Amino acid sequence: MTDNDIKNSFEGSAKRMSGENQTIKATLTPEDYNDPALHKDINPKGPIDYNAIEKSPAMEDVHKWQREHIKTDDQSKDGYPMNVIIDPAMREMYQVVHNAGMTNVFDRFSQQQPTQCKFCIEGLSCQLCANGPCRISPKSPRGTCGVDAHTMVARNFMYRHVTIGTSANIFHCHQAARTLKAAGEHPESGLKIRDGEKLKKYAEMAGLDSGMPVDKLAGAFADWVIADIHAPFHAPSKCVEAFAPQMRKDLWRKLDLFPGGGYSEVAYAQTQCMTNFNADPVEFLLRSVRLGVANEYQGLFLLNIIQEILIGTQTICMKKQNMGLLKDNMVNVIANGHMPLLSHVAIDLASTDEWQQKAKDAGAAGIQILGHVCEGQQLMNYSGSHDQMGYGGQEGEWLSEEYLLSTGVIDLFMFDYNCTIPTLPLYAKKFGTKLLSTHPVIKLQGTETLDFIPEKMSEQAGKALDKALEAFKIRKAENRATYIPPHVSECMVGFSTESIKDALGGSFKPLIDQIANGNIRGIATIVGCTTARFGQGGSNIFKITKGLIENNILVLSGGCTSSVMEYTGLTNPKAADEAGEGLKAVCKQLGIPPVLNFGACVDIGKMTLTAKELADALGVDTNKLPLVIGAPEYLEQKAVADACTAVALGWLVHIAPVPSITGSDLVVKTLTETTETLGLGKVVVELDAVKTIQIYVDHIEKKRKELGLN
Ligand code: XCC
Repeated sequence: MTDNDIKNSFEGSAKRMSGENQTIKATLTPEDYNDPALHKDINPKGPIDYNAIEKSPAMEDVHKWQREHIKTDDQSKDGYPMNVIIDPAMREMYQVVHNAGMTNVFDRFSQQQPTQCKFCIEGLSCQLCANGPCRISPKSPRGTCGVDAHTMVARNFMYRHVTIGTSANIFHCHQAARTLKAAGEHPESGLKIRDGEKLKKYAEMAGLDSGMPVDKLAGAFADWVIADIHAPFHAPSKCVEAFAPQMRKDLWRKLDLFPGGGYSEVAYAQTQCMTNFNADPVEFLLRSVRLGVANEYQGLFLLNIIQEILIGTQTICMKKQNMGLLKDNMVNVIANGHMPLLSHVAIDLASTDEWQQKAKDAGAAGIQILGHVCEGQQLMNYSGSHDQMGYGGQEGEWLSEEYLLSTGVIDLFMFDYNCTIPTLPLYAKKFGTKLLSTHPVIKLQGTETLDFIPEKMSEQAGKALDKALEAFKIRKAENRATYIPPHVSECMVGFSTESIKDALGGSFKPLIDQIANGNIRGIATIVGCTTARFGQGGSNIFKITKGLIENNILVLSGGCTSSVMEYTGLTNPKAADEAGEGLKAVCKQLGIPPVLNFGACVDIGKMTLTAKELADALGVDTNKLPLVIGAPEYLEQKAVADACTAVALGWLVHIAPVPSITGSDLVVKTLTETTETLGLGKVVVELDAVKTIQIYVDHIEKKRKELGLN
């Protein structure tokens, strides 16, 4: 470069960054924002045409079509996104909102093309400091600070994905522990300790005196959990010590992967990400695995235990899913998010004659609360233990959120975190839904937020239901047009470590026998989200799962994947007919489907417990199990943190779409090969469903061989 070139490039950069030029922001219109107050055009009574859409056929035909569709992988006459949406209700409602010109997730994905940039896709862009943003290419192989591709990619991986995901799961566990404490100290809160035995069991493992009264023990256990989460990074975690498998703990100590307090671990990791701080890519990756351990034992695992203490352990039973459960003449409340504590108390309330009467006084036939996304999966999985009149069933996965509101019959949409779409205020205004955040950690524009006060949950739940009644009255007074897609799936739910053991007569031996004799070759957990990407929208999950069960691999699902399993019929015991001969025989004998619904993505904590107990029963380390983990349509940061948990526990974890690590061969090699040589698990990235199935099958067969099974 000549002096002049350098001068020109500096001046050009200064000009671009001065703010004098027209910014992109200046070209946006008020309608491009999600604050409903800016939208003069949203007319709540404006035309929505529910008739001009192609209706989906009856469920049996839908199932036939889904199976043909994934075989031919084509439905080109409709084009994107109708060729990727396989949920019959979503197929109908997509047309409604698209025809009305409303922003929605599939159309936004189209609009983002081809802007999505290759540098970001590969992890090769950095926006951390004021010298940037920097992008790495052969012409400029280092960022201005000097960072190379390996470090940039590894740092992005930990900073943008793993730290956020880990802290979200630990935060969730922290809120659950606060709630447990409130349940013990404030019986008037409406919270109950439904599984005192479980509390005693885990309090004992924590080294507490389980002989104290249950309400006191709840407070003591909660305090113990909260103290560990808040401990410094250099104080080895008591939760990990108490609950993780012994052989894993030894390995983690050896590799310096045994974490301290979770929040402090996240702060340590984020500190390492500061500009001109750590520049060792492998350190970022191993630190991510260490966060994965905290993510599990101070997050997923414990939040599940605590929620089960509060809500009760699951019962296996048949339940219903999808939009056909909504009722035009009822007050319909949707509980969305991942932490079904307030919504559980709200269901208790809605199940009383008093609240049903209030709904009738408002002109409705009654009030029902339905779950959506992972919160819905959890509520459904617990619901068999209660069978309450105020519970209405499970709605769907996150992709269907906007379409759900567009039915016009949702009176209240209450949400904790996460997976509440930022555009919902616009839908709420258009379709008359009352939105209510139930935790200040998530606020939407122009939307009301309740404080999270576990000591006052019953009062908070009552406030929420009052708002639902108000919204229902307005809906009826305005006599708005509505449409409910009639589709409903029947599914078997309520699987967990305990409920499976109970169903097997009290021990895992019958399951282990079936694995040993080869009827069941192994287990795959298919977890996580769904994506709007082409070829996905549930189809990748469906295709892979079908292939696995045909190969006699028992599938456990958790997350929005569970919704896909439900609307494709795979969690119905009838699906046993679609499994390979061995798995089919086992399912038929037990009357279960080949896909066992464990619930939400956060219920991965329950699956790891199941796996730990299987490993204990076999007397082997967790990495010896014929087990694979898959997130065929992963979406967000918790999924990446969960993948790190799986690597820590020694498992093969498949991820699609491609995570943003391909910009560094060192990062790819470390995560897909090196970690395994250390006794950890590894990541596999594969987009093709058929190849993915083969990878799973090969891995499971390899593990069987190592265990001496054929
Ligand atoms: Fe969200 Fe859980 Fe993912 Fe679904 S699976 S898209 S996080 S709702 Ni949790």
